[in-house]
Parts: sequence; structure tokens; C-alpha cells
Amino acid sequence: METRSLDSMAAPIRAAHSIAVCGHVHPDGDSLGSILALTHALKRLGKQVTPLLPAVDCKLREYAFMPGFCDLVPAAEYQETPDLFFSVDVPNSKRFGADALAVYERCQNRLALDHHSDTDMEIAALTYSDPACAACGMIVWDLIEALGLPQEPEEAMCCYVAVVTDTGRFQYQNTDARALGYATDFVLSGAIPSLIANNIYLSRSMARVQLEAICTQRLSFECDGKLVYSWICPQDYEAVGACPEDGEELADCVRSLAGANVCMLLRVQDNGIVRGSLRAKDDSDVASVAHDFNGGGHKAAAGFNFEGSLQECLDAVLPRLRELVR
Ligand SMILES: [Mn+2]
Repeated sequence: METRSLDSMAAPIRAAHSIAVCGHVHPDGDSLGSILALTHALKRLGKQVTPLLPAVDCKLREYAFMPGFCDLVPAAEYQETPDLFFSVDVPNSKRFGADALAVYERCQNRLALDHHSDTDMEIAALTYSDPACAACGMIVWDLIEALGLPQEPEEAMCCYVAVVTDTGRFQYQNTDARALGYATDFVLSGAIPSLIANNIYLSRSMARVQLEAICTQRLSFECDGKLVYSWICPQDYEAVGACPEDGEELADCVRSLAGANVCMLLRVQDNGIVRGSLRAKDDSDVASVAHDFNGGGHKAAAGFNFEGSLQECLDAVLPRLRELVR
């Protein structure tokens, strides 16, 4: 069944000349890794491939070392209509963001690979989703194999980035034998774990470290320390000279605390939106809370956008988290 559905993507791929590959807004390592691995593979098939960045303003410095990164085109600058629109790691069309959504809407010929538990199977004519895969990059790897293409070091590097980031450096609950088995394959095919770790995890700017210090000072505890949260606001970024993406990993600083089973980091934006990141270290399903606030994600790592003030957000979300912890 699995191989058959991936196999069925071969015909529409072979029929297309120009292909746009796109991931979700606020790109993470899995989204970027999946986009770039698939781009490399499709180029080897002789396709004219455009890897799309959903927004212009993301710098994503820690991912700039990835092979093919400099070929990413902001969706807003891409005016063409490709023969095929290929989405990866995107569970529903709301997750494209406005610029990429416009490309998605003008190209009706679509394929999708995903691994969220709530994938909208209507997002593409052919949608393949396997929530048992810790990262979408694992499915991209399978597709490359199903297409009979070589699994080159470029693809392996990108897929390794996908799996190491979506498993939180092989720490989240989704880290299983399958994920580690794929990671082994990626390394056997040329991925270099230390190089990837040096770039993604060990190249933090001073501003990022200082932002983490502010976040640590504000840690708040509830439910005997099982529920922990913190927050950060635009003035903090200004004070330490940080850019927006310097806050992307802050949820991990909350999560690292002993006994913190359910964690939340709130990032107040200057557009009246509070971005919430939720993490669980036990069996709690934080995606269920994210869903209540029109967000999504995975059981142990999810997010949402809340319209309102920090206090309004805390008042709305904390009661739901307390229910989870008890
Ligand atoms: Mn993912």
C-alpha cells in the first residue's frame, strides 16, 4: 500500500516539466530539508524545479549551509504557474501563508507528502501522509527510492536535517527505531551529523543566548512544576539586538527544565498576535490544545497564533494546559 501510493506519484512527476516545491510558513528543518532533498532529486530527473520559501523575511541562517539553500525563491517573487505544485510537510492549505497559497491556488496540478496526524488529504490530487514517520524527510527519501533515483549526499544531508530537527535532536517521543534507521541510511549516503549539528545547534548568536537568558528569568511554574511557561516580547528582541528567528528555539529552553512535562513559550509579536509553542515530555497531547486555538502540530510539539494581549492569551490557554497536566 505504502509503496504503491508513492509509486503512483511517478507518472504525474514524469509528465511535468516545471515543478514548484513548497513547505509551511515559519519553515523548520523538516520543511526545508524536505523541500531541498526533493528539489535535488527532481533536478536529477531533468525537471526545472523551484524550491519556494513561503515568506520573504525569513533569514534562517542556521540552515544556510544546506546544499541548495541559496536556490530558495521567496513565493512572493515567483510569478510563474508551474506544471506541478509539490507540497511537503504541510498538513493543510492554511499552513502555506499568503504568498505560497497564491502559487498553490494557481496551480491545480498538485502532489503532497506529509506526516501530520491531521493531514487534509484533499490538499492535493495525490496526497501521501504517514504519521508514523517522525519527519516528512523520511517520506521524501522513500519517494526518491520509489522514483528509482540515486540517494546522493545532497539528498542525504537535507533528509538528515529533517529528521534531526523534527525529533528535537533525537530526543522527542517520536524518536524511534524507524527514525534512527533512516538517520543511519542518511549517514551511510553521505550526511555528516557533526557538521549539521555545528551549523544548526552550535552556531548561536550572542543575541540568541541573551534572549534565552531573558526567557529563563521569566519562567513560571504551575501544578507542582509540571506545567512551565515563559514569554518574550518585541522589546526583548530590541534590547539584545535579536532578529525574529532568534526566538525559534526558545521553547526548548523551557522544556529542558526538570519535571516540566508540559511547556509553553509565548512570543508576543508587534502585530497583536501572540505565537504560542507547546511541548510535552510525557504522554500529554499538546496538539489538542493547539487545535482549540486554531493551531496544530504533533502530540509532543505544537503551536498556535492567538489574537490578543499576552495576558488574554495566558488566561485562555493556561486553563486548558492545567487540564492536560492533571
Ligand atoms: Mn515535519
